[in-house]
Amino acid sequence: MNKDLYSVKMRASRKENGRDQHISGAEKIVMEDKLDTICRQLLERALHHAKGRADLINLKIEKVSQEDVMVVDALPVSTCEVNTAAEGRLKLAELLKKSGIGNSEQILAKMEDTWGMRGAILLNVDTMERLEPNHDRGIRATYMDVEDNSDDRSQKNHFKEALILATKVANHKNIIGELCISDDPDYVTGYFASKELGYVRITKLKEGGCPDGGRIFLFRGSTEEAADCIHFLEQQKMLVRI
Ligand code: PML
Repeated sequence: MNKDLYSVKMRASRKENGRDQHISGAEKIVMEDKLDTICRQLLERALHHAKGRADLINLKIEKVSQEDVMVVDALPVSTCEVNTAAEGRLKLAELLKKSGIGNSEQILAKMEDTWGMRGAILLNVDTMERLEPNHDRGIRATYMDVEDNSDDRSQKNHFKEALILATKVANHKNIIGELCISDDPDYVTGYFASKELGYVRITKLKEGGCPDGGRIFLFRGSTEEAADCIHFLEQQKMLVRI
């Protein structure tokens, strides 16, 4: 049987006032026999998105060697119910402290710098230095998917996709946490994730209708370790057992 795997990445955007406006993006790692179905599902997702009609849809398909793929268990999930975004933010600060990060207010303030970025900020939590080579783009954690990918992918599943991404990110030894607020105006649940504390969903981190969202990967280590971390986040192929 042919065991070839393929990475499939979809990105849909529209030009608005001369600028590329992101509409939808997704990525999968699938066996060759699923390629056709997945591509159709991702195309469907790109064409029918709440953010409007795309005028550029990019589907990138790359062969991936089985030996290059790490398989890991998903982070354990817990949920923290809060009533307001302010309460959610306090919870985030508490989780940062639990993870041995003292300057939580300074770090939370950095979330605003992620608004509108395609990728995440990679932040040295001790020096507050941003480690991405390109600050406009940030770091994109890519090449990951769920191990059993038999479900329908035509609709975005915020939780599942975020858990897969967070699991990949938390598996680098120098990442001590991740903060995420969705940029979907209708999705107010965000999370803190780390190898130590697991994936902690926080049910409200912003007001409904607000398009601001982004991610910060919290890094502790040396310059050489930062280069290795960026390579891991952007290049390591990973399947996550959920
Ligand atoms: C995103 O929009 O990509 C971020 C999704 C955060 C998901 C939080 C959750 O439901 O656990």
